[in-house]
Amino acid sequence: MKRSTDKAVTHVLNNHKGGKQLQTVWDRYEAQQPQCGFGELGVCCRHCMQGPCRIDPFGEGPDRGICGATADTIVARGLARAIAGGTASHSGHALHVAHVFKKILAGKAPDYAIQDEVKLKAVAVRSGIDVEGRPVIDVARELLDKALSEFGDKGEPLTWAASTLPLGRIKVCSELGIVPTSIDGTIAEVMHRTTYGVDADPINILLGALKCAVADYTACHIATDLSDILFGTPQPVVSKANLGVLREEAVNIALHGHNPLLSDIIAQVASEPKLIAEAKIAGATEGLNVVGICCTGNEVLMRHGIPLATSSISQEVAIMTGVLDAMVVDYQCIMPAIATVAECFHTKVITTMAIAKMPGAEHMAFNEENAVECARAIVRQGIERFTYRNPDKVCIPQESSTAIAGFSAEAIIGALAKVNADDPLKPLIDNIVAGNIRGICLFAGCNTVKVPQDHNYVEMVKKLLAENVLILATGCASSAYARHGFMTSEATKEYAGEGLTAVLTAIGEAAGLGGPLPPVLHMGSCVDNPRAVDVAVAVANKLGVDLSQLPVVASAPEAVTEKAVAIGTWAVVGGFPTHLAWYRQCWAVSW
Ligand code: MSK
Repeated sequence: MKRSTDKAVTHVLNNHKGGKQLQTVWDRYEAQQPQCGFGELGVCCRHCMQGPCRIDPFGEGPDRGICGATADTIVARGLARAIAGGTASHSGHALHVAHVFKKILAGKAPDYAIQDEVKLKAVAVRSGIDVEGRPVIDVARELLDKALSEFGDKGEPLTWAASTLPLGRIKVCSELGIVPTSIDGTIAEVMHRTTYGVDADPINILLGALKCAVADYTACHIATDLSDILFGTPQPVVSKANLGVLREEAVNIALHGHNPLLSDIIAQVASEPKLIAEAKIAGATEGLNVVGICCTGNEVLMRHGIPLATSSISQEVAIMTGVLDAMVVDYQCIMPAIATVAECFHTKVITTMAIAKMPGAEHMAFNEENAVECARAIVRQGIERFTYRNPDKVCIPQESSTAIAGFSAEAIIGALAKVNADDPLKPLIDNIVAGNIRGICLFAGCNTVKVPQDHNYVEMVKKLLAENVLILATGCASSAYARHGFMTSEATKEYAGEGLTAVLTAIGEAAGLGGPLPPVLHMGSCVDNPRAVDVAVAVANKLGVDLSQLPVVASAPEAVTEKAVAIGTWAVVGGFPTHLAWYRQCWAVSW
């Protein structure tokens, strides 16, 4: 099977010098064939030790598990647990940022600061906090307390969900009994109700899963808001994407994972003259070259213009170029295989988080109280590894595309305000009503080994753009579009229909881009999906309609992680017709 539609990835897969014994995710996938058909359909259960049980989907074998659970119950339990797993990941991410926020306010993390007071005040006001005449630090403390209370049982609806969703959605959630009062409590509830001998009603289990998805939305929104407050709300930035951003004459350090807490600091210290000089003394005539992978890559691309090397599924391929001196990882979407692949090269894999270690990698504990020194020590590891590089193993592909990223909700509304300062949403709404924009599609999610990398993203977007559908993208979806050249003004001219091109040209020129906005707007990492909801909610509120009445859809056509399942589920709760491809299962649902 073809492995990737990305020419850079294919080039390295075909020409790398890591030796025949080197295995990638695609080799391991082939070695797993045939995969368990019961597992693929979700009709096996191992929640108790009497199992595993499986249901015959053809009606020729058992139709119940040993406890009596039907296929519907087993599938509902499996789906609910996937959503709980995704929610736990986003909760951990958000809570980590909140805990560092707390240290900053206590003066215990001096290398961080509140960088976006405007966003702080906007989130505080939205959350019902009085900001008038109050010192920033007081507002920040109250907002932090509110954020932390969302994780424990506050006994009332979660502020972040209640204050960012329109009334229509809140009414639907209330009627269905899916309003969470705690992020972590809701995760625990799903684990409880899906354990042996508790909830056996598939509909009831799914309602619990929907409630958990609302908790996931809340966690994602908190993570995005607090990150913007600490590191700045993204604004459009021009950079490059794909493996061609790696440089033979530089120390190449990849930042991989999800959280900006470490990566943002590394992005900052990498421009320090002393470290650059150390890299040059080590023989790297072009100094330091920091690149991003996965959603950590999206975070530093959006805020610092750091080039994006590749996405999750091809993380090993970055090492196989032979020029990656260090891969620094935090958590989520990091394959343990990278340490094995790195053994074939000189690359040092550095884990940094206590909850995410890996055999074969070096662990350098990241301490937020001493963030800059930790970041410098990590960069120096990369410089040291550069001296072990083997020139005979170098295989850097040529491909890299220009990518305009950084379209936070604030940036999109800011661009629209250049067209109509008094009523920024009017140009968007008018063009939807006039049919120049026929709809908006949010692409989110990952790259799966089960389809040639990026194939679904690229084929779907070409057709949608030709039909004048505006595209928003996050996570590895945004990486796919960045690497394939869909985040440029030229892409608008090449792929967008007439109506959409005219709109994007008018906005781009009014915003001073000298050409159209890209037809695919990079809105951030996978945790940043609420940014797209914020734009849709602003439009819905202005029109006085529910989200479900807007021509907005969502798709994760190459989904991998439980996080994608959680996000897709809250998109359904949000009223967006949603497509989530889970090979061989493919769901298209709406509410
Ligand atoms: S990194 S969750 S593979 S989007 Fe956010 Fe990409 Fe999916 Fe991980």
